[in-house]
Amino acid sequence: MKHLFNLLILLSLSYQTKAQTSGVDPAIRTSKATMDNFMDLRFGLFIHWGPVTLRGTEIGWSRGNEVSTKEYDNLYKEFNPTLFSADKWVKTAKEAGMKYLTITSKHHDGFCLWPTAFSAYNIMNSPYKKDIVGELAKACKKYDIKFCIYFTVLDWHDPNYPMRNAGAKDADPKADISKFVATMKNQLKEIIIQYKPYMLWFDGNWEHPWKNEYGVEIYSYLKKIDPDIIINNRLGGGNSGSHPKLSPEIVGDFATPEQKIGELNMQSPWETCMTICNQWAWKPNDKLKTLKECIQTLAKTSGGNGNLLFNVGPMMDGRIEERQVTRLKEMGDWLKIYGESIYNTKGGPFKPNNTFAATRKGNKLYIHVFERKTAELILPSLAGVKVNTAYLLKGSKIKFSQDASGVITLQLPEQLPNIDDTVIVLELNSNAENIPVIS
Ligand code: FHN
Repeated sequence: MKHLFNLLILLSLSYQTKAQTSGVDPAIRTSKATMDNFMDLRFGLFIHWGPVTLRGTEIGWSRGNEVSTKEYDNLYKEFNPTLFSADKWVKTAKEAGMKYLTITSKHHDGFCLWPTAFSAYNIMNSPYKKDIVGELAKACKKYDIKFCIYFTVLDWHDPNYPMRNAGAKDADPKADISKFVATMKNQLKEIIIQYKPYMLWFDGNWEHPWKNEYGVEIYSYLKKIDPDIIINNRLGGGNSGSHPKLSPEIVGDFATPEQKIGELNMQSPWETCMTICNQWAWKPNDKLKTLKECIQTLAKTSGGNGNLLFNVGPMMDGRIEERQVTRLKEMGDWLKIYGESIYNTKGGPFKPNNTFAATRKGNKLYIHVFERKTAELILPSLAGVKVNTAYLLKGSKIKFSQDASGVITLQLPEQLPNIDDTVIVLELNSNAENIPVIS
């Protein structure tokens, strides 16, 4: 019996050691309290910007494709966004009801939007000569928006990164990945010390030269500089960004489903990143999402217990397209009325669908009604939970019934007050956040 007990102890220790060596030491992972606060924010602005805006093609990916590598790598010599105003961008985020902002400080093309001491390929060597990242950090502080930074792992411009362009198969033998990792750590330390970002949004970790241990090393390094900094799941090796949930071996604090709404889960933090148009960087006459698509994406993301990082691509002169600013303002107008059903809520307990989604806070269950298919909306059973009252958020009472099995039937008004997302509040006789997810 004693030997069996010792064997079990050894097995559990080896498992813990394995979990720590194959992933990050659990003791340094970002705290649940910090992640809960991040998830309460629900809505942020993603900004993809760089000299490529001069060509209107996709940042990083058009280098060596629609734009020759030589031409692409010299665009910075023309880059002079004289109409850039960090205050205007941040006020656009604020008026959209967004609570945080994430800027591409360096995308896959390697161009740095801050005066880094570790690469001459930066904004100070363009005609513009101003610290874009620093300006945005200041403006975010001024308008109480959390400042976050996107930082690419892969860097097709850096000679020490082994891959030379999108789709390259063979690594350049002249590259020195250890020097590349050292430069990355130096630049990240610069960024944290100078701009104090709330969160780091890594990307481009899928190419074969990038190993998981580099991600573990850098996560641990960053946590020594700022123990509270939040880090996404795209720093480790492999295509960890495609994992819908975190797991012990994945480096990072939240999952990052892209261009799609993440799956409802109450345990593992996640943030959907999505473009307001089609392209991440600015593209002339790109297709802009309708207000319905924008609001319902936000509601379904919140309904899934996730955040939405919604992307704009500013133009070459530094302005965000007026139509995109207008769309974001329209989202902000909706949030001015219905924000209580988004911010500081939890998702569920119902899985979002194309007719409705649900969010909850305390004894309130918010039902986001996306369309009125019939006069009644029937919700799955909330067994053991009683609905005391139902009403339109900021509006009049709603007739409802609840049968013995807990199935709720709402009588919808002839005209939904908001055609994109009308919110109905159900006040319950218990805490809505304790209701298990109902698939
Ligand atoms: O390759 C990038 C892409 O350009 C963009 O930055 C998105 C945003 O999440 N991330 C990568 C594609 O997964």
